[in-house]
Amino acid sequence: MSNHLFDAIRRSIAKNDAIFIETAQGNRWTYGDMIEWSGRLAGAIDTLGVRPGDRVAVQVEKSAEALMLYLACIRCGAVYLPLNTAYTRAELDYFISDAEPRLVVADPTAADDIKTIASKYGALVETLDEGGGGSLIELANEESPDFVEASRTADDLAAILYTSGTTGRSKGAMLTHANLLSNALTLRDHWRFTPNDRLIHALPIFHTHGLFVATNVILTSGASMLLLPKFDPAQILALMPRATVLMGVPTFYVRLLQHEGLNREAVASMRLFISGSAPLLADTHRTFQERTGHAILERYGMTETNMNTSNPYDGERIAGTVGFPLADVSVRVTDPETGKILGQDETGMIEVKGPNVFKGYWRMPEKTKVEFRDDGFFITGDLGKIDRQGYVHIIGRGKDLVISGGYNIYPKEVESEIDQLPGVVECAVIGVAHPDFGEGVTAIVVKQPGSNLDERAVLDALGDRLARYKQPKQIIFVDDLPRNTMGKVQKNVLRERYGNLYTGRARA
Ligand code: MLC
Ligand code: AMP
Repeated sequence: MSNHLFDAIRRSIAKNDAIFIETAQGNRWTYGDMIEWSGRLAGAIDTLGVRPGDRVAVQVEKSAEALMLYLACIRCGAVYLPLNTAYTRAELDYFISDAEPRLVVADPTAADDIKTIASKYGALVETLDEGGGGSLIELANEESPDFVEASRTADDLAAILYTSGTTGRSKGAMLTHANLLSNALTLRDHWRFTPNDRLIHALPIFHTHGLFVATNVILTSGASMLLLPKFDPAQILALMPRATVLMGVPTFYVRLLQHEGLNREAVASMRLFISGSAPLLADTHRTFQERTGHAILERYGMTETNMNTSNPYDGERIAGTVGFPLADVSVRVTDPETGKILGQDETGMIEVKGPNVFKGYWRMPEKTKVEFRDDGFFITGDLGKIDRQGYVHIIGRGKDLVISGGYNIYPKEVESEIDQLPGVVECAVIGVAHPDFGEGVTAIVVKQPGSNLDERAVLDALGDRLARYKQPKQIIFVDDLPRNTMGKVQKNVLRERYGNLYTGRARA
């Protein structure tokens, strides 16, 4: 029996008593504990009737046990489906109906609501709380730690991660054992991880960055991590003397820079700061280097592809670029209309190909087909160029997408919700430069004559429909939206008009 991903993780363990996780409370999990607890949990999941290929949906707070659950799914052949804890019940209903999981693992505080949803689609519900308790842990306690792993090949599914859809409906990106393992090994080597590393892990564990980039790289290095429930700059500064690497979204670095305590002495034991998921401003890069002596290493990826490019470990980390294609990844830039491959410094669509690229969208073969070229390249939707030295630059987005604090929000999804509200004629949702989140979701709304709808009423109505981070930071009422001659709303005009809403800077 072989299990493609977990066999490699097991092979990477330097010593069974080496620390894998240390929590904020000081609890320690060795690699031996990881093998034992992921085995017990795999046994519990198997006893519940989950078979290889079945989906296990998980919406729980961040904890070491939640990571054991991810590994348990890998070991028993289930397809792990993590869900953002910010998702509302309405959003969850869609994910559960679409993925048809056999089992949903929920926080006990949400379990009753989730049971109501899960029962509609024939899914079982068990609980896991942030302290590492819950019904699933009770079941795992009764299981033997010696779980016999399910056989899984490179091409079998390991996980489905939902990404917001351009048409408003989220799409489940199907990731195989090989997608995850190849990228983890490539990043481990590129970023020079060894068993001596200790990562500060302050990212959520329901998206690619915190779950795969951070966790799988640590696992395949036999290294350890300081697992924090959320991002807290003061806590991170206090832990830096015991750590070697930090991974974060740009907002982490913006907020760290606001701390007086960030200086060369504070980072003396750190060897690497990595940023991704959203553009890092050149100004943040420069200021961080001035304060700490460290050039933040920026990389570029997405849910569908894992990581594609990275600035070099040795060599120049150039601010405003996302570096070179990773060792086993091909990157090219094409004309968005014709697909013709473009030359150096020409801006177009970024396309990628490699063992990191996903298998397709869950139950959406047509959608999958249109996002791949015939020669297997995936069309990312990001616009960019490759310069003479080979550095990839992301210039903009070919997709209507807002990235706020590293989370993706598709305007269409927010617009559909606002458009349905009584008193609304139409609206346009845009991303506007925001000093903390990078971009702030902003809604421009046209209301019906005589309607007394105000910002509060719109936000209240969205409260149980959309996750908090998707909700507009500001709502602006206007008489009409600017349109081009084809009648299409000119979002570029709106972006320019409201460009200084959060920064207070005069328009360029
Ligand atoms: C929280 N809020 C946000 C937000 N995060 N609003 C917009 N965008 C965000 N990202 C809202 C909350 O709902 C709350 O609203 C208020 O802001 C403060 O909440 P908080 O809980 O104090 O926020 P905080 O914990 O400080 O979170 C900010 C953050 C967090 C940036 C630390 O969002 C975060 O950890 N982001 C990382 C996202 C990530 O992992 N992305 C990777 C995706 S994978 P109110 O109104 O209730 O006060 C990917 C691929 C790749 O993209 O390449 O990696
Ligand atoms: P997600 O779908 O949440 O995985 O987000 C992926 C998207 O985030 C990519 O398609 C890019 O638009 C964006 N992204 C990720 N990393 C970077 C980066 N370093 N710079 C700019 N954009 C990035």
